[in-house]
Amino acid sequence: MIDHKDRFIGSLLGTCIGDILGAPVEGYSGDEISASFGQVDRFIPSSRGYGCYTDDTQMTIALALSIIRCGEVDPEDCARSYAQLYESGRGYGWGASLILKSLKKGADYRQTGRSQFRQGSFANGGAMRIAPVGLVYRDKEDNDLRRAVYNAIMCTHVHPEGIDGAVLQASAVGLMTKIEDKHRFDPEVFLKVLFNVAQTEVFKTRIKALEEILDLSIPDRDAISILGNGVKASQSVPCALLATIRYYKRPEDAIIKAVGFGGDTDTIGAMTGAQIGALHGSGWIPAHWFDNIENNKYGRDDIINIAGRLSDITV
Ligand code: F2R
Ligand code: MG
Ligand code: MG
Repeated sequence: MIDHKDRFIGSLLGTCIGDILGAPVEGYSGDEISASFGQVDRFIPSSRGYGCYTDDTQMTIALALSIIRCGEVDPEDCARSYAQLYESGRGYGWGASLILKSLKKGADYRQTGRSQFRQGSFANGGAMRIAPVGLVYRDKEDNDLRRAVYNAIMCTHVHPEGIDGAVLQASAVGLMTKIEDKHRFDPEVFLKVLFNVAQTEVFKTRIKALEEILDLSIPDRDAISILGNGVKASQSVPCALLATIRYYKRPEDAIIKAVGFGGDTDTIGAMTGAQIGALHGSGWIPAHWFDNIENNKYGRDDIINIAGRLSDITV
């Protein structure tokens, strides 16, 4: 049986590893990745350095720190935490970057979610960072989880699709923490629960598509052409779910496959890593990944420590 604390560690390290693996090929198609690298099964040096993570992990850490500080999700503190950790070189989305800079200067976190896009951002910046909420609120009713997710992302993401994507990712992570025997994870049941959690038509349609894809066993590249793999939450969250339902038995492979889908690779990798780590804990992580994760302030050892403190919280 996987220990409760180790699932938190696995989920946050899984986020970080998926992010690091995917970042150098973000924006490549699956075919371009195959042609250039075969499989991305090792860290590739990038302009940020070797083993360095991006906004996906930085915002996940900021959210986890805020929950530890407040004992729950507090929207104002979350916004402050994202702004405090923000570093421009971490590959942030254009809108998110402007919002975080404005928050740093004192903008009202209740207004910033609509400051760049009138309906809010439909991208995956809420979903990519939401694992800590899924872990801590795993036993809560759907409405309570949804409220916590909204509070955690409202300063940057208020579009219904951006929110639904984050709720589904948090639910997926939370559900994984409750699978006592990893060999008994049932992808069909998992998708059914998520279908009922989804509130937008686009996500309901994509989850139905995932159910059909699972039945038909069609190749990954055909599945990706149905789902899409871009920055929209409605594309990238279903892709992460696809990697999980197809490859959950082999955690290392699940993340490699997720990155190989192409498109928003760091984010699809990070979200798959968060789900897979919540199921398998951290024992599966190969040394050549673990040893090479950046390890200065808020690097690998701090992430493990933060995950441990997060696992002590009861909401
Ligand atoms: N930004 C990136 N990658 C760009 C390249 C980085 C470079 N290679 C590097 O390594 O430095 N990745 C990160 O951003 C995504 C998460 O984005 P987030 O936080 O949701 O940001 P934002 O700005 O809200 O949305 C991103 C873009 O989506 C489009 N968009 C969103 N909502 C829209 C709307 N309502 N109408 C029109 N367009 C909308 C815009 O183009 C935004 O710029 C992750 O991939 C993360 O890794
Ligand atoms: Mg990123
Ligand atoms: Mg990305």
